[in-house]
Amino acid sequence: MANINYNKIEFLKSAAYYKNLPEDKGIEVAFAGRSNAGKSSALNTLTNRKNLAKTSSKPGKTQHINLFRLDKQRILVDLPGYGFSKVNRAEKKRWEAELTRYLGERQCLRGIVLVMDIRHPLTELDQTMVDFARSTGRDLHIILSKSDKLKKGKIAATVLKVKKDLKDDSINITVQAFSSLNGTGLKELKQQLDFWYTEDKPQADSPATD
Ligand SMILES: Nc1nc2c(ncn2[C@@H]2O[C@H](COP(=O)(O)OP(=O)(O)O)[C@@H](O)[C@H]2O)c(=O)[nH]1
Ligand SMILES: [Mg+2]
Repeated sequence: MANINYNKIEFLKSAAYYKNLPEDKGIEVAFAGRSNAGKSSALNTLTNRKNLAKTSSKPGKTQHINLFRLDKQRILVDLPGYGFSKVNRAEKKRWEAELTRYLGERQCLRGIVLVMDIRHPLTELDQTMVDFARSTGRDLHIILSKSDKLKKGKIAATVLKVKKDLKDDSINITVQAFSSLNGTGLKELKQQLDFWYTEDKPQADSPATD
C-alpha cells in the first residue's frame, strides 16, 4: 500500500455549491460531522498543520465545501459541519441540499470520515448522516473524537457500543477512538485513508502482465 504523505496537502478550492466543484475524477475522501465535533482539529492533526481547516469556537462558521489536494489523484474534502444553530433557515436548507447532492452524486467520493464527539456519539443528526451513507452506499469510517476526555475503559466501551449499534448495516462501517490532543488513533485513521486512496492501484512492484 502506498504511503501517502498527508503533510503535503494544499488548498485546492472552496465551493459554495455542488456545481462549483472541480471535475468528478480521482479519489475523494470527505470529512463530515456535527459542528464542534472536532473535525477541523482532526484534519489539522492528520496533516500536521496548525490551521489547515480553521478550528473555531464558533460552530458552523465553515459553510463551504473545502477541497484540499494531496496529489494529482487524491483529494481530501472538508464538508461543512451540520447541526449548527447560528445560521438562518434558508442557508441551512441550501446546505442540506448541497450536501445531499454531494453525497448522492459524487462519483469519485470513495468514503466518508464521520467525526463524532466520543462523549455523545450517534446524535440524531449523526444518525441521519449514517442513514444517508447507507442509502447512497458509501463506506463510513467513524472517528470518536476527544477521546482524551474519557478513561481507557470508557473509550473502549464506547467504541464497542457504536460498532454494535451500527452492526447489521449494509455498508462498510469502521469505528475508532481519536484525539487531536494526544494523537490517539492517528495511525489508524491514516491506515483507513491509505486504504481508500490506494486500494485500486496496482502494487508498484507487482509483476507486469500482458
Ligand atoms: N480535548 C479535546 N478537545 C478537542 C479535540 N478536538 C477538538 N477539540 C476542541 O473542540 C472544539 C471544536 O473543535 P473543532 O475542531 O473546531 O470542531 P469542528 O467544528 O468539528 O471543526 C475546539 O474548542 C477544540 O479545541 C480533542 O481531540 N480533544
Ligand atoms: Mg470546523
